[in-house]
Amino acid sequence: MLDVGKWPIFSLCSEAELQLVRQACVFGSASNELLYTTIFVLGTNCCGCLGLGDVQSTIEPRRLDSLSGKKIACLSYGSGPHIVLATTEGEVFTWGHNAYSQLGNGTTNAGLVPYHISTNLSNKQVIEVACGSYHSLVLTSDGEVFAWGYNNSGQVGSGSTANQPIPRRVTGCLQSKVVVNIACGQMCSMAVVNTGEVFVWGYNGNGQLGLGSSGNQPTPCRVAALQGIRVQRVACGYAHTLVLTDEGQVYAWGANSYGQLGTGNKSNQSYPTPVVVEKDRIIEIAACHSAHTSAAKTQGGHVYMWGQCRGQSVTLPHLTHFSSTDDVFACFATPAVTWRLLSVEPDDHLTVAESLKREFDNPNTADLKFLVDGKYIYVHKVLLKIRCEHFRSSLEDNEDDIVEMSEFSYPVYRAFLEYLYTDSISLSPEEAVGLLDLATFYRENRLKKLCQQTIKQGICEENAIALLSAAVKYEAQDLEEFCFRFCINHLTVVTQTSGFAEMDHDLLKNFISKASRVGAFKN
Ligand SMILES: *[C@@H]1O[C@H](CO)[C@@H](O)[C@H](O)[C@H]1NC(C)=O
Ligand SMILES: *[C@@H]1O[C@H](CO)[C@@H](O)[C@H](O)[C@H]1NC(C)=O
Ligand SMILES: *[C@@H]1O[C@H](CO)[C@@H](O)[C@H](O)[C@H]1NC(C)=O
Ligand SMILES: *[C@@H]1O[C@H](CO)[C@@H](O)[C@H](O)[C@H]1NC(C)=O
Ligand SMILES: CC(=O)N[C@H]1CO[C@H](CO)[C@@H](O)[C@@H]1O
Repeated sequence: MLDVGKWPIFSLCSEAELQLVRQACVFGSASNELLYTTIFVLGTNCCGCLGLGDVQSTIEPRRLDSLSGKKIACLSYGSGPHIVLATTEGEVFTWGHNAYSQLGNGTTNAGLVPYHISTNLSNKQVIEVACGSYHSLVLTSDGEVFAWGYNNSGQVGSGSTANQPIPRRVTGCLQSKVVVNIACGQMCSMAVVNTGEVFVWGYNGNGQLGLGSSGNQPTPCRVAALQGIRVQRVACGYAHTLVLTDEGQVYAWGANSYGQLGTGNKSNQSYPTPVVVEKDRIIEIAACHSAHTSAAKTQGGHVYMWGQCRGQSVTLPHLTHFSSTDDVFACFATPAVTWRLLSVEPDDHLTVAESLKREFDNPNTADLKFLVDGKYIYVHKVLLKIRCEHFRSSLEDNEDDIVEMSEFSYPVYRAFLEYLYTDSISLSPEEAVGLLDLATFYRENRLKKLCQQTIKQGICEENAIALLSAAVKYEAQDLEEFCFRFCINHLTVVTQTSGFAEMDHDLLKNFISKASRVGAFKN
């Protein structure tokens, strides 16, 4: 399962829906998107950026049928917003904002549904996509870069400032190079080639091209200051740039108003400047064209962030408690976005918790069975000993592989054993009373709490007295108080139930005196 809990938009989805999420992307100030094997989208539908054929926003996931059956390899988004997506087959689809032709279909009409780009890309397999605010860049499997969209600063690399309505290959000094990685800042573009050189073009007002100047570049230029340094990856923030070298070092340049260069001050830098993170090698850099935030992950798994952090400026790399750079953009960037398409690992690996859950009541691996009400429940001695004090002693010298139980009913005992494997219970409030009894007996305090929770959530006029009696019997004071309050608030109906008529004498006396003390019988 993909852990998307840190992005607020996903609180609109049910647990069951979240279980299905395999890939996700969150973008825009309020608009958002999530993607499953079947694609679902939700959020603000500005410019049709949800691709549904209308501009209706939604707080419930809606199915994006027009891409059904397609597997997504990568995806990027602009500020309009517009979306550029490549499938695992290398096809490119675009939709959303199109005022600058950033959808690459020759028009400037907003794209309400995904448009399959074929012009100039029909025989190409696209393996990477990147969006600036209003332009688009793709990388093909043979190392060619194509660009289209907004051109005001030369960001499509065409040598002119005319908007580029369809994909055009970026040539000039990239003509004979093999590009291996691309990125876009707000209005600039970058490409890393297989020799480790970095080529840049577009807007340069804050020095984000790293050329030592602030003049825009209409065609690709090599970052000469990186002479002798082999770059592997490039990442662009709104107006700053990060690169990662083949030796695990990071260089940054461009705008620095929020400390996003990690240099310890806020001076913009138009030349590559080393970022000192820690002795450990950096293996991943992260930035997003909608944010002034930077992040990096070390080989040891430490995640650092610097730059804009929830409105504050962090001018030096700061060690976070995260294990992924994605979390930096979920928690610190404003708004919370994803800097890349999130994907679950494509293997069927189970976590420890998932594996244990699967083994509960599995006769093939069990070494102990309980016989309750004539039915077997299969368990593992070692797990029971690890999870429950009672079993630690009772199973100590136990050589048997069968234990008969008569103190508790089958559903109650089964729920107890299952709890030891899963940490959770699913029972009716009446059954939870039985489990509460068991939990008290075995001194399982956490289980006791879970039972009380289930009971509170299942209380009604019909069962209120029974639940109250149970609370008294098992000395669950908090629960007793809760049931008592419920009875008082529903006194007329509760006193007419069969539960009330059959109430134990002492309990009734107690109930009446307590009820009169709180003034339940006035007028
Ligand atoms: C381009 O996309 C727009 C918006 O979806 C659409 O109206 C138009 O027909 C498309 N143009 C082409 C040439 O497909
Ligand atoms: C792309 O398409 C246009 C128009 O059809 C054409 O002029 C151009 O040469 C094509 N090729 C590239 C690589 O841009
Ligand atoms: C640095 O860049 C920012 C834009 O992000 C700009 O507002 C600021 O004026 C620049 N600072 C200097 C000293 O040029
Ligand atoms: C800011 O830091 C950079 C990199 O360490 C340094 O070159 C520059 O002189 C500093 N600027 C100021 C104003 O301290
Ligand atoms: C900002 C800018 O220079 N826009 C130009 C982009 O190209 C179109 C022509 O396609 C011009 O009309 C715009 O002025």
